[in-house]
Amino acid sequence: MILDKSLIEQHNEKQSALHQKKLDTLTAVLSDEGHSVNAILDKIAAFQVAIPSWALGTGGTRFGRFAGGGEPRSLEEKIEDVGLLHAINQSSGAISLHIPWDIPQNAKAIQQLAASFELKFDAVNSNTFQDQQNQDLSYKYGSLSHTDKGVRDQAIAHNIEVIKHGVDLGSKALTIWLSDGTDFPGQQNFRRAFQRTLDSFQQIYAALPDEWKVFVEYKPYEPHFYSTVVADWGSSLLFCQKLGEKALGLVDLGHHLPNTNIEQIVSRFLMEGKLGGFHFNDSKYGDDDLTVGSIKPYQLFLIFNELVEGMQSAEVNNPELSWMIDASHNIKDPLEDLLQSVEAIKMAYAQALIIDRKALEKAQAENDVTQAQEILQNAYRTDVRPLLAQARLQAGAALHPVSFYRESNIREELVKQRGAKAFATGL
Ligand code: PSV
Ligand code: MN
Ligand code: MN
Repeated sequence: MILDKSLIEQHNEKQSALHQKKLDTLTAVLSDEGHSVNAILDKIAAFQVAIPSWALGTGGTRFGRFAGGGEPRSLEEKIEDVGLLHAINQSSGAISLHIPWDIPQNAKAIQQLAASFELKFDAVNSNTFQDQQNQDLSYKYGSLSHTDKGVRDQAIAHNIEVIKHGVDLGSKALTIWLSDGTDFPGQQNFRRAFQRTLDSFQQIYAALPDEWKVFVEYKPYEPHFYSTVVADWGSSLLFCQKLGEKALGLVDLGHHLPNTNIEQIVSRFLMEGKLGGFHFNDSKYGDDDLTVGSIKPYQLFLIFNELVEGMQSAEVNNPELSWMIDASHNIKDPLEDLLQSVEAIKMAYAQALIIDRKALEKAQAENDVTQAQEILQNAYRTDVRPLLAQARLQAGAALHPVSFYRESNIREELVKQRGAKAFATGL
């Protein structure tokens, strides 16, 4: 489905008077505080978040799946859906593919289709957590860490294949999330499992083209419940340090045990120049993959505080980051869910941009704990939504993405085109 741009203009026209009122008030306050609103707007507009191909359909659990209808049935339709999101918010200019769920049959045509929606390809993801039909050896007991060299070689070959697909599409990074782990004490020797994995990673690393990166994602449990080979940021960093400069850590917000201080992890990675990117989502209990900002928006803001500080500091030398969502909702319309997630990410970013950094540094130097909290919370409690809306307006996107999506009956149209029983391919 291709969006008629005049619908966005009509929507913006209707909303414009109220928007202008809110923007004027906020602009006056921020200008008084010494901020350049135009500079902030430019940064917000430039901030693009990649959409995962696997989040475009309704997710499920092992207890069932309740698909919503009109879901994309092919890679082409997934790209069209991200194209829709990008047309609505001008902030979702990239898609992240998962192979083999999204094998491009004709890479040139897929690239052209994506370009027609002004989309790029962010990191490509490999999958050695499921057995595929016609696969020789099983990943039941692991893939890159497997005790059997034959299984490891098969998993290495798959990752190299994924890099090739990525090269054909113009992607510049491979994300490896390794589900490998154990379910019972004694099942494996931790040290040897690490060393086998390192050896496999090294072979994949050697196949990376120039200018490519590999992101090493960590996760403490699930699908295995006793140990995971790349369980935490420490393990991810260790692998990355041993591999070389193209290897960087990937932080998925849902991959932490409850109450983990993720913002401090982000700061550590940045300090070492080893942060590759994010899988944004939110979580109450575990890897819930909920809408970004729906449970812990303050945590998200504190993460962005570290990111903005790190990106602005001359003391930090970290490569450019990949901003990706990794969410998958069970009951919401996935496109509405993704519009909300992108908005939440950009809100946290904008709030972090208006932190009074000089005053914060002074409070830190003087151990003025109360003042430090005041400064952070002053930014966090500022309603920055008019800035996001203005950045969208200037970019030709909708002032209110979710309202626009609903008013334009986009889901109804997709159901008409694809059917009420169209299930997304992939997970
Ligand atoms: C694993 O839980 C994960 O976060 C990895 O990023 C996978 O690629 C993705 O989810 C698959 O759903
Ligand atoms: Mn993830
Ligand atoms: Mn996950």
